[in-house]
Amino acid sequence: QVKIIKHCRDLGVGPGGFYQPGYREGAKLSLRMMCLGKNWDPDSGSYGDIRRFDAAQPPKIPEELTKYVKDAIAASHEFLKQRGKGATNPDAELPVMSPDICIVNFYTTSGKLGFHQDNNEQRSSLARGLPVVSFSLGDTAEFLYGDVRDDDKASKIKLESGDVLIFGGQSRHIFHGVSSIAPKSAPLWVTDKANLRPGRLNLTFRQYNYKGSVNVTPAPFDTCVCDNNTAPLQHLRPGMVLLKKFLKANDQGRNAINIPTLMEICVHLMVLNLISLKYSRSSWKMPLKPPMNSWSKEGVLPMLW
Ligand SMILES: O=C(O)CCC(=O)C(=O)O
Ligand SMILES: [Mn+2]
Repeated sequence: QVKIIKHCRDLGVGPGGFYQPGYREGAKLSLRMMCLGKNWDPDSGSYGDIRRFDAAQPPKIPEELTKYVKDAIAASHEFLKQRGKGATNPDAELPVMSPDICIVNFYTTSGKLGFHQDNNEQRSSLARGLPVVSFSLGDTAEFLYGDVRDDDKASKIKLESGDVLIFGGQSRHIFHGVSSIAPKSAPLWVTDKANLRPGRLNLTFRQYNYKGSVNVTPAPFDTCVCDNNTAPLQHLRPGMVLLKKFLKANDQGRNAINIPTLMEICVHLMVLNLISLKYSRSSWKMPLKPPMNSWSKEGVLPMLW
């Protein structure tokens, strides 16, 4: 998660980085957005190679992120195979995709996203049911989804930091949106170690171009038996899988606070002793410089507003 946040921060302050999207009539979306691969224009609801208002070209999706997306799809396939006792072909329910576009949204704690369908990708990609793979980081979101454009009838799930939600196949056209963000719900290490400002970062990966065959046999709708919702992997409905905390905290493990060894503490004390000896002998005062550490708010994502 720390690495993903860093990628977003680095790209987000560069050309084609975060901005606050709005509509022609002046209404603004209550989130900050950055597109990778291709630019998605909320006003026209279409993808293009450059961003209209500043002619910026969207950055490419970092390879490391593409790998995480593929890992998440592979984990879902393994899960679908096991729950179908090997008899089902998971690719028919949730086709494999290789992301070439990604929309990165940053929600402040008052951010929301209205109920909508993701249907601006190429027709062949939609017809094949290539999934949307969504990464959540930071504060928890209440995510709504359903078959009809009525959020009162929607199902609700919580998307926490590290969760991956995948919806493809028969669920590719679900209506969905974010109704609220729970303030201060991000794990402490996300705000401290990754320096994410309060809010939620969401990345939705998709495959815009698809040249293969679209003739797939969809999995029958009524075979879905939803798993109890504390499981790490949950089958929410055909074509929709939630992988709880799939994105690990960082490479070193969840609470990677470096605990110094006794030897390191001794060396540190010796150095401090030598320094104080040096300064006590001369008329110089020890320079008082604030340490550069993660508390400095430099590099807090995003920095543009
Ligand atoms: O933030 C989310 O979880 C959903 C984002 C989304 O639906 C979108 O970008 O199209
Ligand atoms: Mn969407």
